[in-house]
Amino acid sequence: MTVRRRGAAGAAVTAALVWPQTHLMADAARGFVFASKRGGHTEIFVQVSGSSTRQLTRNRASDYGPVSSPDGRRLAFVSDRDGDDDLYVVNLNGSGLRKLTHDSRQRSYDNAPAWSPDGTRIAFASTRNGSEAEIYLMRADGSGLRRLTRTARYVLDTTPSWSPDGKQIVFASNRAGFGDQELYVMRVDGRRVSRLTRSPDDDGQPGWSPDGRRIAFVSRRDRNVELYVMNADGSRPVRLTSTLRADEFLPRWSPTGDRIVFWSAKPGRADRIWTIGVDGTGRRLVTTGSHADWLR
Ligand SMILES: [Ca+2]
Ligand SMILES: [Ca+2]
Ligand SMILES: [Ca+2]
Ligand SMILES: [Ca+2]
Repeated sequence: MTVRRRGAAGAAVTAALVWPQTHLMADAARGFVFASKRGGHTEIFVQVSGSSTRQLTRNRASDYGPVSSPDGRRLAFVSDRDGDDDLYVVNLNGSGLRKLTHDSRQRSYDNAPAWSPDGTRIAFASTRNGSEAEIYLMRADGSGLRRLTRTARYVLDTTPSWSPDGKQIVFASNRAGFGDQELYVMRVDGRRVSRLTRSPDDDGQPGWSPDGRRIAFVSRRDRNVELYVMNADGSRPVRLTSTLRADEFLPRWSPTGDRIVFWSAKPGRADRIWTIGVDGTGRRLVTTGSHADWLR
């Protein structure tokens, strides 16, 4: 990966804003799914509400970025077990592993999978056509691949998230200027791209709310990575966190739309999964499987 950006928090954290591939991920359906290095290698874990944590992968490769399907029965995730980053799906019980992308000869990175709301398709970012990254779409079985964005070389389009009606995709891109990522929305056919943010420094990792009205995202516009929520048309951005010493990543909505799950990185500390109210109050550390309100 050639992503190198400035930033007080360091290059690794900066890359995490663009490519969500560091050690801890969260998703809100059926408890939490996340990746962790707790065993030495990066593996996928599932913590279903009311039960203990289960490890889904076990190998020397990096398995990370898990996202549960809308029905909560499957996970899409990223693994470099065949030499370059590819997308896989697996049932929540660990059975039925299937590789979805087959471009290893090109040594390209496939990343940031996002399920369509009906669970039939997956949008993702890939470097397969020689660009930094573009957004692609495929069926959930890996067939029917379509390229959605075509930008100039060195432009990076990544981290897609679907509108709940399945008609639009919000994503992050530095197409307006290198070193300043913004959020854009497009139709699912790749047309009608419009820009949602105009801020100094990077905005990224958008997550569309279940009611379709808002988008959560992370931004360094206030000099430090924080969580924000704005209206789906880009208006009225509101900052939810004020943590000068920590960076917040990958906000995802609870099914009921009143809370946001995310993970936080602080130098010298283990990365942690948190939840926070949409108004920025009631921040809670997620430590056990007692979060029945996340179940679908
Ligand atoms: Ca592994
Ligand atoms: Ca690949
Ligand atoms: Ca920006
Ligand atoms: Ca922060």
